[in-house]
Amino acid sequence: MRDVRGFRLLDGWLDRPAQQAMVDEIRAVLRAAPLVRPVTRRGQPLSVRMSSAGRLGWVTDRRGYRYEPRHPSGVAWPPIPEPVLAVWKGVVPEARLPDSCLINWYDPQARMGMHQDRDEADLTQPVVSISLGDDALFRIGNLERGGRTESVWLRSGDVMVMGGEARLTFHGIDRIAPGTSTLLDAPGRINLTLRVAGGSEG
Ligand code: MD3
Ligand code: FE
Repeated sequence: MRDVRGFRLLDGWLDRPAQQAMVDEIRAVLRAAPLVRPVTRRGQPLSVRMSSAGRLGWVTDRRGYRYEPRHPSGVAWPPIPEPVLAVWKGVVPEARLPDSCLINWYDPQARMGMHQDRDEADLTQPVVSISLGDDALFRIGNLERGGRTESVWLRSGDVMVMGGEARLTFHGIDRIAPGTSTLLDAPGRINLTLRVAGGSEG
């Protein structure tokens, strides 16, 4: 366990068989709710492709950022796979159960610019992220944009917990290191981000 600016990095939390089982579960989710390349409000495509599982999925399009109960195709998001929920229960047993699992798919050239996650109803609840596939260079900033940053490599099987003050820090993915993992059948990375997105009304 490493602590980087309030982020709890649980290195190698998932062993290889657990990672493989999780990828199979995610592929099943993606058959029902295929990856989409979202666009920003200005119509700029993100380099990351996304889908979700759970009661709510995070979407962005010309209407802006929000949580929605349905995939853009109109189908409900599939349930969060049990092994993914088990990670949450193992690392943040005191938290409410997550109602959203964002699936971020990084092709080798994909990245994610520095941003804050604040579209959730209860910002006191933690966020848990699971990395699968190629290594990614994760950058951690501050509670406001700018300032000194710190970077850490996220590897397949790593789990990260963002709670307390880390919950609102700026962060992003600078780059993927293609070919550093043999988990997926093509170079790239999957990140699963578990969140309590909705209010306590459930
Ligand atoms: C810190 N995803 O989906 S995971 C995101 O690897 C996102 O795909 C990155 O940032 C990825 O929003 C980073 C680590 C992460 C996820 C959520 C956070 C860090 C976070 C929420 C609040 C603070
Ligand atoms: Fe984020």
